[in-house]
Amino acid sequence: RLQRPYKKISPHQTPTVASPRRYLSAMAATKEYPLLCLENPLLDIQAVGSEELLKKYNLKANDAILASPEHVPLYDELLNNYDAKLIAGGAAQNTARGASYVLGPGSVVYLGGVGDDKYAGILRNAVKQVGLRVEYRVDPEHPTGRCGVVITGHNRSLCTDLAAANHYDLDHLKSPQIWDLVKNAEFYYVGGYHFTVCPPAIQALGEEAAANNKTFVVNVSAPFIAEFFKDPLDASSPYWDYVICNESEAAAYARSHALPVAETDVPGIARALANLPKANAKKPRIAVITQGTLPTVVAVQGQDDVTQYPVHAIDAAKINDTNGAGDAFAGGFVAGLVQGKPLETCVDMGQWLARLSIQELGPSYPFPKQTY
Ligand code: 26A
Repeated sequence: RLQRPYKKISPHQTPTVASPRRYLSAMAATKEYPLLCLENPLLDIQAVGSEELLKKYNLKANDAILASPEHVPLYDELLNNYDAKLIAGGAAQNTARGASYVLGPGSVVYLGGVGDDKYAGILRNAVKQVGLRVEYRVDPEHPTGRCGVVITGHNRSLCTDLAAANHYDLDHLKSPQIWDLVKNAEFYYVGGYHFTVCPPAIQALGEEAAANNKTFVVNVSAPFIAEFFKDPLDASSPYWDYVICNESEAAAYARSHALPVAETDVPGIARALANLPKANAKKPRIAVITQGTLPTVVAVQGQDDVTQYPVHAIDAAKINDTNGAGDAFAGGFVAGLVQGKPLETCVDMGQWLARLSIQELGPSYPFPKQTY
């Protein structure tokens, strides 16, 4: 699977800089809300399902899709027949909560669209716990979006009805109060699922980052984004300072872009992503590909060597569910970027937060709070 020699680093490197908490007090004193995240706030309706349920709704065991009319009854079925739990979700909102868990209150602001309803209230409550500031576009006509999460073993099938989240618009981003937050932030994180909603908002953040040498991070988020939302994804790629995805999204990207590497050649795909044309030439692009319990692969633009960072495995018995593991990885990783940590520490922080999250129910983080 690996076609070139790759550098290995030791599995666990102890951070040599001040602890996140000490750093944060210094950071918070100088600047509030350095990190701004954008995507689709959703309420997860999560239950342990069955093969039968997956089959009934034409769902794959491990996938993420947009709901079509045939999926509408799924949400009530999960609530009524499968003892579903309501959990704050939305991939980048999970990431924003994770980054805020690490960085503390006053560090992260999140944008997206919700309805004027009790589901939005659940989301507002959940983000308070980690000190995440949300600036939602509240839609008077559409309800808060929902994601049906069907757990079977270590797999999760996600089926999303975006509703109000689908009505996020550039007007909200460009409104004076929100645009002030954009101007103030130094790091932008966009969840790939937003390519289905408002590409102009993503472009606006990318342009702002490139013009001011800020940091723009995009997560591909799902294979269908790389395949069916290729055009808006590609329009944003010159702005990517960091691109994060998992191995199945990397394979989908390789396929839809006819990359001259095998779909299973994760280091080759990482190298291709890192070396796409870039708008801001002041810093090289970095591509980060997670692969579950296999090593995290990192490529840097202009460097032939690709680095692999082994994952610190945990006892399978400790895993609650893996829903949101990738979002948590991104949260820890981006928190490390905001703290100015070296790349290997950022990867380690991502793996650390993912490890904490998979021990919780859904895309959640443990309390009392743990520190990296
Ligand atoms: C547009 N789609 C399909 C989505 C999502 C989504 N977040 C935003 N947009 N589909 C699933 N999710 C979220 O992914 C998390 C797990 O990684 C779910 O809400 C879940 O919390």
